[in-house]
Amino acid sequence: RSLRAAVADALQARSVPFMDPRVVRAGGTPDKTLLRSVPTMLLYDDRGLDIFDRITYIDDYYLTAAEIDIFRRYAQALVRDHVADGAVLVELGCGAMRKTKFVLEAIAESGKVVTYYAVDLSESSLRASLLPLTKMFPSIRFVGLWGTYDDSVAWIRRSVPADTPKMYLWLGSSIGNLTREEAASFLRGIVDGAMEPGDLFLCGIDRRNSFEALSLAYNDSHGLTREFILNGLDHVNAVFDNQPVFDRADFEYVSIYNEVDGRHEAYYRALRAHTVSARDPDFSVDLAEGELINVEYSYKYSAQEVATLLDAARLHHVGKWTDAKGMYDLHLFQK
Ligand code: AVJ
Repeated sequence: RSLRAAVADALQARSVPFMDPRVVRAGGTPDKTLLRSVPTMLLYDDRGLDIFDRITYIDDYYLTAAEIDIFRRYAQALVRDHVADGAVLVELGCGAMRKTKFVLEAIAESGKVVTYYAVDLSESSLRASLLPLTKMFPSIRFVGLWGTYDDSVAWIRRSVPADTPKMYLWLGSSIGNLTREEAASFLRGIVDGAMEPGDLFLCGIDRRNSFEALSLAYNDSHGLTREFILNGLDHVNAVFDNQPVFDRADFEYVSIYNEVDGRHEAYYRALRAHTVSARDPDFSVDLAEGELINVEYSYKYSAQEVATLLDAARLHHVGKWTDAKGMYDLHLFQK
């Protein structure tokens, strides 16, 4: 499988530049090193999706509550002003759709005819989330698209007539898992390939909040984030038919908010020097005691960084809604 190859490549390569932001924060000059990594996607097996869903309910992980707060207050105005009758809505990575409900409610009340496409990697969560919604909102047409963002965007391009008004939704700060460059080219790909002038893109983006707030959001007091990240090691083992590759007892979760680059960084830290290996594809990697393996970045955006993103993606800023605490924004972009 290609995921196996991706894991093998990322583990063998030392391609992630690292200067410890904790040392910078303490006033020192950190060494430059290159780290191994594993693909972020590994966090999202069924168990990972389930743990993440639980994370979205805890106070320390303020992002979801902030986004829900925004939808509670502004979904009606958003639908009134920006969702056309006959429009198609495409939600990328819809997950449990807790916040989508507020938009759907506003659409149902408005009497507008809308088709809602829900894109997700998990077929079971797609079915489980869509079924109650079809009952709750009989006037809305629901279509589940099971697959990757790229597959779904290609499908939309082929299947939705160009003159149908479209609004993409990419919520929950999912954009944060892409580098700033990747985010810009992902958006640009949709703009060029699957949007017409006037089409909209609604995007939930987390801010560069305080070190304290972000450190807690990614190292919550319930230990759920730790479990979410460490589950990635079990997923690697599953991907390699439980050879196994990693022993969870040999690693701990390291959470670092990097204020310089405006991103949270998630790592596995090897608790002792040891070798991890697998077959098909074959690899053997010597890990040093204390060695960090990167698994996730969660990028945060300043207003300037949002503007730079839009320039690169060839989108215009047409709206912004903020939660009551001023920590998180829902942005509306237009082609
Ligand atoms: C689902 C990508 C938005 O980066 O905040 C939560 C995933 N990682 N806690 C994020 C995550 C650690 C989350 N996103």
